[in-house]
Amino acid sequence: MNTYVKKSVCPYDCPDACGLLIETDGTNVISVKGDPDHPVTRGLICRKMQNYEKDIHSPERIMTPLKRVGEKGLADSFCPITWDEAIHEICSKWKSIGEQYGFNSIMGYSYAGTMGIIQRKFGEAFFARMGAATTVRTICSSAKGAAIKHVMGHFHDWNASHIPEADVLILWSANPVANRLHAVPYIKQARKNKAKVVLIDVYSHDSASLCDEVILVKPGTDVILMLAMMHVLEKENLIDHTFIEAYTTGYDALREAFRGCTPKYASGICGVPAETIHSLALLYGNASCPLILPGSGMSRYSNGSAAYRHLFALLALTGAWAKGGGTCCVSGSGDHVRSDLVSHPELIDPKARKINMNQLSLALTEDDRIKSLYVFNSNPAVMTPDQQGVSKGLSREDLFLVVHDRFMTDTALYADIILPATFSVEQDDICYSYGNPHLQASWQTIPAPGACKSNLDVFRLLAEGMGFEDDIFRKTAKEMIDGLIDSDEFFLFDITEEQRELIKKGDPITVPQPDVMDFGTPDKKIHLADLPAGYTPVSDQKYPLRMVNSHNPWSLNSNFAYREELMKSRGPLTMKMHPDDARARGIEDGDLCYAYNDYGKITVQIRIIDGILPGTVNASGVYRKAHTFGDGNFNSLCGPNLTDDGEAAALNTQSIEIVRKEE
Ligand SMILES: Nc1nc2c(c(=O)[nH]1)N[C@H]1C(S)=C(S)[C@@H](COP(=O)(O)OP(=O)(O)OC[C@H]3O[C@@H](n4cnc5c(=O)[nH]c(N)nc54)[C@H](O)[C@@H]3O)O[C@H]1N2
Ligand SMILES: Nc1nc2c(c(=O)[nH]1)N[C@H]1C(S)=C(S)[C@@H](COP(=O)(O)OP(=O)(O)OC[C@H]3O[C@@H](n4cnc5c(=O)[nH]c(N)nc54)[C@H](O)[C@@H]3O)O[C@H]1N2
Ligand SMILES: [Mo]
Repeated sequence: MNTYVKKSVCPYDCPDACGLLIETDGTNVISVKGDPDHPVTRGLICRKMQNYEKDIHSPERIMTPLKRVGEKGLADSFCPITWDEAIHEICSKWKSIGEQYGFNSIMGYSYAGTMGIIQRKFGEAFFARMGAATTVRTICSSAKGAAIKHVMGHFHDWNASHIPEADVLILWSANPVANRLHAVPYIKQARKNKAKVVLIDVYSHDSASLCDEVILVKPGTDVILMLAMMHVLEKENLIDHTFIEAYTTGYDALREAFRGCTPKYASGICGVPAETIHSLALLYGNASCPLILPGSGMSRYSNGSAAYRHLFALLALTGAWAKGGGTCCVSGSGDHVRSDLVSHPELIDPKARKINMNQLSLALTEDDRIKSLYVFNSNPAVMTPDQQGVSKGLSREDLFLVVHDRFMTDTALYADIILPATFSVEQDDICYSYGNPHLQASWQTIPAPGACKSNLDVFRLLAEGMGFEDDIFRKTAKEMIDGLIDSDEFFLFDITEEQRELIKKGDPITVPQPDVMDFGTPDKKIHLADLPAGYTPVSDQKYPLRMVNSHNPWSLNSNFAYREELMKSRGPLTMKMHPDDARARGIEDGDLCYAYNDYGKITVQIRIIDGILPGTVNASGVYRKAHTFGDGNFNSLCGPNLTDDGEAAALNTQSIEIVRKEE
């Protein structure tokens, strides 16, 4: 067999955006390896991507457009149709819905199935041009983003390669072993260099093995821990007043919030012993290069944006940025390119109805409900909060649902028309990273199988069907990417001609490390207290346990759910709890239990672990229905509620109760 190797990029929603080497015979992918020359990947790829070819050539892939001829929700309700028929059917239906109810009653729903700019973003332009409802795509980290904007303005921080410079590194609400594997070698290096590494999380996970100390905090209470640390810093004279004077505003208001917050007081709320708070503050305050790697976990609460505002304020109090510290891995190359040249927000009608993607259940079931939903790059039946409400909405007979995906997902089961999607190696794209400084084009390596089409190609067909004659709908992905690379507008840094050539060839390029002291607020200062400082408890306290969602090392959101070996390693739908909570409920390790609250009731298997505080329950992973016990995944227990700022999903706000399921 004659094979050759081509470069590609991992398209999934992970900050590492790995460089891949695809071995192919021209039709099939034979093997996938990490590119040893890629500055971030350095030859290492995760277990999921190691056998990517198994997904690409999965027998479960959808290969042709399908039309529903039977009941909603059943896999055998579909029959194959041609692309012409599918496009005609969709566009006629949309035109008639538009006429009858207005195009505002049509919604495009997408998130990060593929992260490539072209295949991810162009759909937004299509729906804006149509005059459809505007989807507010804030399911992930926008609470964190809003906090950063308030405190730091436009934001620069350190790359992972800077981690070995730190003498104190805090993994704060982060699990790099599971979610950003390529920071791990740098963390190990920092430890070899004698850095002290601390994990602050609500349970002890895979990354605990990288740490000298694990500090368990009660969910949604980090603000009080941070305020108590500030209190100690002031008491111990570890506040950098020169830095505060020169580079911040709002110190007095912040001080009001931390003045009375003693470690003893804070301990009663956050569950961290007062001595631990004290020693953590000393460790951090005395560091010569204190670095924090913050994940998004603690932002997914009704008080989650505030947690990040206080985190950045804490960093400012010791002048961390001026010491070569601060945060790392929060900003990436995505901040250095203009994706809006692909998504065309200027086409959005400012009067268009806005629908927050986290509140899809409401948009589908309330008065004035939307009449047609087009889902691509997403799988709302499993990943969107309020799973019961979303399912109810998707099962509506009068909802015209089109799903473009690679598999018969739980969402696709409800569709009227299903369109077969390509994999990343079957399409062209240009990819940034949301945690690392590299950019890379991902050129097609094998032909699309069957009748599969990329997102862009489907939107071009739909544009033709709708009669949109704008130039933007005429370009292929390759033409768009070439245009962006050659343009003067796309790159927000001084790209060299040599870099332009490299990126055209499919090689990665690195964005220069920006000046972390170049704060992005209008007055170039860190705003410590533009919004009121202080702790607000998580809003939902009705039930005695708090469920905290986390991402799973064996899957990526709902992706990779058709790979048997990965699903076997992930195991059944499991909640982890403290022995005291289990004992109080007569639960033993491995028991099947009901977890419930006002949103739903699901069956879960219980694992009892020591590395969690009483009252906290960990819920890891996004499961398809076939992998649950039949009555829903963790999103059945999540409501459509939003964070305090940034309109993100407040996934961890829900309280729950758990009872043993009697045989
Ligand atoms: N293998 C794998 N990798 C992934 C993903 C995946 O599904 N699987 N998903 C990708 C996506 S979409 C994202 S957004 C990123 C997410 O990357 P991260 O933001 O790093 O991951 P999360 O799992 O959301 O949260 C990180 C940690 O926050 C903790 N946490 C939750 N609440 C609190 C709290 O109140 N206080 C503190 N201190 N800690 C808390 C959780 O227990 C968890 O360990 O990962 C990406 N990478
Ligand atoms: N309970 C719970 N819920 C969560 C989370 C959690 O940790 N727990 N995490 C939340 C977070 S942080 C995020 S970011 C969201 C993620 O939400 P989404 O980004 O919607 O992620 P997925 O659900 O995995 O959906 C991706 C879908 O896109 C499809 N896809 C992949 N590539 C392509 C392509 O090129 N074209 C098309 N048309 N389709 C493609 C995949 O097959 C898959 O069905 O989920 C959120 N929901
Ligand atoms: Mo995410």
